[in-house]
Amino acid sequence: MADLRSVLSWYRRMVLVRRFEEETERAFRRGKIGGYLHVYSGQEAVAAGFISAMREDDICFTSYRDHAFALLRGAPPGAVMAELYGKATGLARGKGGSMHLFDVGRGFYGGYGIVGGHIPLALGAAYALRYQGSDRVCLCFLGDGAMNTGAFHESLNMAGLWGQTGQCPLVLIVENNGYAMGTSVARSSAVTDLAARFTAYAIPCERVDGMDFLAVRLAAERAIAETRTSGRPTAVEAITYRFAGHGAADVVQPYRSKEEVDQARRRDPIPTLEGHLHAAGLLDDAAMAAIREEAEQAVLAAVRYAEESPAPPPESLYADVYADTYGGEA
Ligand SMILES: Cc1ncc(C[n+]2csc(CCOP(=O)(O)OP(=O)(O)O)c2C)c(N)n1
Ligand SMILES: [Mg+2]
Repeated sequence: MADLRSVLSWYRRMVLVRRFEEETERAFRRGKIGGYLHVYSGQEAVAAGFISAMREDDICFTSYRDHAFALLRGAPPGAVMAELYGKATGLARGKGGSMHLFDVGRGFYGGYGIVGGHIPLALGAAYALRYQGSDRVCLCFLGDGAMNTGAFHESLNMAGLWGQTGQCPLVLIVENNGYAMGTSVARSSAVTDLAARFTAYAIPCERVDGMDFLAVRLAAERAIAETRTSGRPTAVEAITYRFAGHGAADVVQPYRSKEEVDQARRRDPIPTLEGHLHAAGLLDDAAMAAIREEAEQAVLAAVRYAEESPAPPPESLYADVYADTYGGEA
């Protein structure tokens, strides 16, 4: 485990992600962000724990709840916010929006709106990394709901199979936040022990408290090291919770009680990590206030950048729609 001093910088990034998400919700309500918006508040320790354990040249995929992933891989907050605003300076030149962030240069391969649709892509990418002779690994984050798609089962079968010959450096991270939109795991899964489902494909899976950065970080180190060395897939089920609605339109939430949300908030990953750092003498109230202020300023600057950036020009409408690598007139 990296020393706690380096953990402090991940705490700082988690505070930034939380503040960023609050601002995106506000901008959505003000009509500044169109399309759809799914925020990550409550789940920060999962992405931060794993991304902090990744190597610079490793890669990762996730679904549509993706802002944190781009930010934690180091994308500038202004470019992420500009993408949500649909501006030409955005990470995907304003054409992807909230669900389709993408930053290949930083090893972030998206951002996908089709539930489970990214799992076969991550599988293929993992295979390619080993096929090209590298020891890089591919991380694939997915929701509990995505485990009920055909794409999940077909991909996992191939992952288990290719892993037998060390050709599948894929780490699967299930972010079990208890719900797929308004449907609980218990109402949608015949087997609610999600970690156990990986055994059907000969993939070891451990369960971890996804609200505790340090616990996630240790599980991430173990899984990544094992997969990097063996070329076999591993999986981690992180038990987590989303504090906000499923998406920005999920205002009334009849599928869960206020008491349940309040109880989960008592396990908020940010104060939990503050507690660890406090106990180690690495964080006091003044440092915490300074970190919050730094996040505040970074987010306000990101909003200004997004507001002031131009929209993509109309003539770029068909650019990047088709690949022109075939030499044809796209
Ligand atoms: C193939 C497909 N079916 C349905 C949807 C609609 N949909 C969007 S998000 C979602 C729930 C997914 O839940 P989960 O995988 O647990 O991720 P979470 O939102 O909890 O992060 C559904 C059903 C979709 N986007 N794609
Ligand atoms: Mg879920």
